[in-house]
Amino acid sequence: MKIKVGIVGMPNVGKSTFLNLMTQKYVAQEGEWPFTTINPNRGIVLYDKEEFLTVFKKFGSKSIKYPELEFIDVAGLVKDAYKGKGLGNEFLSHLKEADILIEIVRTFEKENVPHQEGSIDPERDHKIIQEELLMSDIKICERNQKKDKILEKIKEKILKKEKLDDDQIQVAKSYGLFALKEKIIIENGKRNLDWVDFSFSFKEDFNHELKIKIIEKILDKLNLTFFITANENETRINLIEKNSNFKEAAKIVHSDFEKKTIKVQVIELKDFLRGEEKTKIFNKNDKIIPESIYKFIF
Ligand SMILES: Nc1nc2c(ncn2[C@@H]2O[C@H](COP(=O)(O)OP(=O)(O)O)[C@@H](O)[C@H]2O)c(=O)[nH]1
Ligand SMILES: [Mg+2]
Repeated sequence: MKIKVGIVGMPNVGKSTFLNLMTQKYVAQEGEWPFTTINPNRGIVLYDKEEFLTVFKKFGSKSIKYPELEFIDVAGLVKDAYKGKGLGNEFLSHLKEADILIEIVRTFEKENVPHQEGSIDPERDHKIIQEELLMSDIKICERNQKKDKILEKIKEKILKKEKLDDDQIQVAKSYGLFALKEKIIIENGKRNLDWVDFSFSFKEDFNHELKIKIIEKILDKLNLTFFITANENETRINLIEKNSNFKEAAKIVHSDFEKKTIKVQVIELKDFLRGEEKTKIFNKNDKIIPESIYKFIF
C-alpha cells in the first residue's frame, strides 16, 4: 500500500520547499517565481519513526523496511485557474490518484518572494484554493455526465455541500473528485492560525519529530495504523486499515500467509520497548491490535 499525498496551494507559498523537507532530498526546484513547477515533482517520504529503528536493533535484523508515502507537488493554483488563468487547472489531474491533499497556506512575509495576490492573507488564499478544487470537480462532472448520468446528481450535491450516498461516493472516487479526499492544512509561517492543522516556518522550524507528526496525521485521516514483523533478516513496518483482522494483516506480509496463518502472537510496541514480555495469542479472524509486533504462527 503506497499512500499518495497531493500538495496544493497558491504559487510561492512553499509547496516545493515542503516536499524537500519531507523527503529530505532536493527533488523539487524551489523558486522565486510563480510558475516554477510545470510538471509535478514526486518524492518518496519514509515513515521512519525512531521506535522502529529500536525494534530493528533489538531483533538484530539485517535490513529495515519503512512504509513509503508518495508526495506529489504540482504547480500553484491562482484565482480563476479553472477559467484558464495562470497555468490553468489541468495539472490538477496529477492529483486525481492522491488519497489525501495537503494544502499549504502562507503567512511568512518576504519581499523578494512575491505573493500572487500582492499581500499575505491566508483566509483569502484558502478560499481561492477551495473554490478552485470545487470548480475542478464540477468541470470533471460536466465533462463526463453524458456517459455517466449519476454525475449530474453528484455535481449538484457537491455544489450544495451535501453528503453523497454510497453509489455516488464510489463513482466520485473513481473520477478522483477532490470533494471526496481527506484534507490537511499547513501554515508556512508563525501566526498559529486556529483553522490549520500545523503551523511552522518551513525555513526555520522543521525537524524529524514534526515530519513524523505530519505523517501520523495523514495516517489517522486515512484510518490507517501499522504493525511490525521482525526477525534476524528484516524488520518491516506495514500499514493497515484500523478495522482489519489478522488474516488481512497476514496477506499484507505475504500472499501465502493468509491461508497458512492459524494464530498470531502479538506484543504491543510500547510494551516491547519497555522490555515487558506481555505477548498475547490471537486467532486469525480476530480484529488486529494496532501499533504492535506480530509473529504469524502456521
Ligand atoms: N523566508 C521564508 N521563505 C520561504 C519559506 N518557505 C519558502 N520560502 C521561499 O519562498 C520561495 C517559494 O518557495 P517554493 O517552495 O518554491 O514555493 P511553491 O511555489 O509553493 O512551490 C522560495 O524562494 C523559498 O525559498 C519560509 O518559511 N520563509
Ligand atoms: Mg513549487
